[in-house]
Amino acid sequence: MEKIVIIPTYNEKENIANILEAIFSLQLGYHVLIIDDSSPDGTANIVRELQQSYKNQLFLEQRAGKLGLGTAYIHGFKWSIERGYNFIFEMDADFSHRPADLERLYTACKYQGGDVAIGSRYVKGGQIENWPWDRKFYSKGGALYTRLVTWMPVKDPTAGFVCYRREVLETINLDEIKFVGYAFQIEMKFAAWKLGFKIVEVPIAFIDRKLGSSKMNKGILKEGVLGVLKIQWQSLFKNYRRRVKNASQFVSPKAEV
Ligand SMILES: Nc1nc2c(ncn2[C@@H]2O[C@H](COP(=O)(O)OP(=O)(O)OP(=O)(O)O)[C@@H](O)[C@H]2O)c(=O)[nH]1
Ligand SMILES: [Mg+2]
Repeated sequence: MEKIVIIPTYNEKENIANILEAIFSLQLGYHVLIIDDSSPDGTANIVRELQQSYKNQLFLEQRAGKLGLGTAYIHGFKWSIERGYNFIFEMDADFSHRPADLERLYTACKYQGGDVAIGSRYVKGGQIENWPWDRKFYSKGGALYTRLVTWMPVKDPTAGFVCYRREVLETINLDEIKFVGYAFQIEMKFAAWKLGFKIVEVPIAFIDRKLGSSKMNKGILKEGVLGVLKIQWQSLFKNYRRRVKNASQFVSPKAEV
């Protein structure tokens, strides 16, 4: 199976049917996995109903309570790897990421040599629509701060619109990924980069959510600030070794060049 989009949801009843409709109407063979944390607004019930119309294309995993975005994705990554998907996407439910851009990320991985393709707001051609200045300021500041601390050459490290080649998610030790918010997004990209995978940034227009409410909070911001330091600190003691396809041996990324 080729491509699956993982969408974590918490109280997205205003968006969920529309976003699914928008992805499936592309008719480009995308499957979708919703990871819902028992949203009190009944998001999962809407998904279950839509599963009748989108048999074998729409999947739902429901968890007991709000366990955070990071663990939702880890759950979805493992689920997708087990079922043999080749390209595994992260996407929000709130239309901040345009469904039509999925294929641009896919192309960057499938045909243009990317192992990870990021839908990026901060490369040439990227933009943000309808965010207040303070939100832009913190986001851009966070990107700069991440770059200063980690030296990772990624302009939009907190981006949540991403396509991974399966091999990347098979190689990263997913059980070691511990963060839940923006730090989770940074940690995933950092791990891929350290393992020697090629990360490409595709410019996108990021659009502020029009419906439903934000789940961003101070805790997530704090985790981001401290998390970046922790990610960098821990990396000093790690020996990143990339697994060679179809082989039991390990090589360091540098040795491959
Ligand atoms: N399963 C699950 N999904 C979550 C959780 N927190 C957020 N989400 C979902 O993750 C996606 C991103 O969350 P958002 O609230 O849009 O976060 P954001 O984009 O930083 O903030 P806004 O766009 O301002 O709302 C959305 O689809 C949310 O429904 C969680 O704890 N569990
Ligand atoms: Mg959002």
